[in-house]
Amino acid sequence: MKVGITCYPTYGGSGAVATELGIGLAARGHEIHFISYAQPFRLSGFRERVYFHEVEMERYPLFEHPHYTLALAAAIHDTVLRESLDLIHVHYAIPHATSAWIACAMLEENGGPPLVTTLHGTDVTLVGLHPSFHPITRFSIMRSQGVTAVSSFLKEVTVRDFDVPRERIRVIPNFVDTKVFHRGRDPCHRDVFAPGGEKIVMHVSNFRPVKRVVDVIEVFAGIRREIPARLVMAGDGPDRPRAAERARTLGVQEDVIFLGKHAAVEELLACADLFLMTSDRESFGLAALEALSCGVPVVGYRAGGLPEVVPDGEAGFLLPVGAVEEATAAGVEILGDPERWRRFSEAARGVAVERFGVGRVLPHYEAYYAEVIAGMNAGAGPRGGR
Ligand code: GMT
Repeated sequence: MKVGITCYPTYGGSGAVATELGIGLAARGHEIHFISYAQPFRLSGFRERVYFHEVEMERYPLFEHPHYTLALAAAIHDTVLRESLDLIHVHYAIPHATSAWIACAMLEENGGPPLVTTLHGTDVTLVGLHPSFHPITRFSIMRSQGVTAVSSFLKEVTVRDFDVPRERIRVIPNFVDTKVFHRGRDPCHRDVFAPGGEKIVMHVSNFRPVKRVVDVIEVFAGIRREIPARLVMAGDGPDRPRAAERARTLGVQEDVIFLGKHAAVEELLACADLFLMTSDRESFGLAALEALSCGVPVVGYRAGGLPEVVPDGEAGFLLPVGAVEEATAAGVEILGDPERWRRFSEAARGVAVERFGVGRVLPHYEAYYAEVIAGMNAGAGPRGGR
């Protein structure tokens, strides 16, 4: 199958999932064409059957704001025609589903390919909900021949807030390459992060308000009062200064390492002892899954789809949003008891391999693509409404 994939190429879960999906499908014999304004951050090195098409942005003095949505539509249209794509799969509805819909409308008389939109999170729970975006987000979802959501939580929110018929959304969870994300890999930076043999607590995110990174610092400070530990903060974003300031006021700044953006998080997670995810909204929590795959227990908040990923009480603990003290106690409980840590670590790896391994999830996408194409050929779906 020839598939066009559009995603955000920058650091972030939706771009990571889209890229790993394309790489995995190419390894299974499909031809993949990434269409975006930059090469996706996890797409490095040469890979057979993987192509990248950069969206060209025409600058013109009249255009105070560059027209990315239109430029992307033009690029999708062009790639479909040149490469005879069988299907377009966009990740994150805004504006990708809208651009793809424009491209498909332009291709209609040639019988353009079906469009699959994967909903990832804030495209539905935050940005898409804004009154100025809601109608166009709903329209673009409804005009996609296939719609997937990365968790049951996200599906239900979409049904409720966008009035999308339940049967129009297929839940296909995110996945992890358990051969890449595993414990004891080389290089592992344990000696650098914890030269005194301290426990390594880790957080990976884009430091947006939804991640509540100040809570991460507070939980860590509490853990460190009980157990020698260091905190590695990977990523960057608007709340990094607040997190750094909180570390200073709590007197733990010497034990908090802000790494900034880091592409190869598998190198970091492989030597972590505990992962913290204190988001107040998380449709899935890909970083938590990647931690589990490395055998790292997770302590986080019971928000959104995270309970679908982290087995509470088996591979970590999930507490109510904002329950810093309880999360601290949970972290101490795991790190302070080697036998419990070993059990949780094994369970973490087990859930990643058994439920979310790339080899288990990818066939669901392949089957869904085939279903969507068959449905379109049979005249079903919203094609006529384009
Ligand atoms: O929706 C976002 O905030 C952006 C998106 C991303 O690109 O990082 O994150 C979402 O998609 C990820 C991949 O499916 C999920 O693992 C994250 O939980 C989700 N973020 C939120 O729901 C806040």
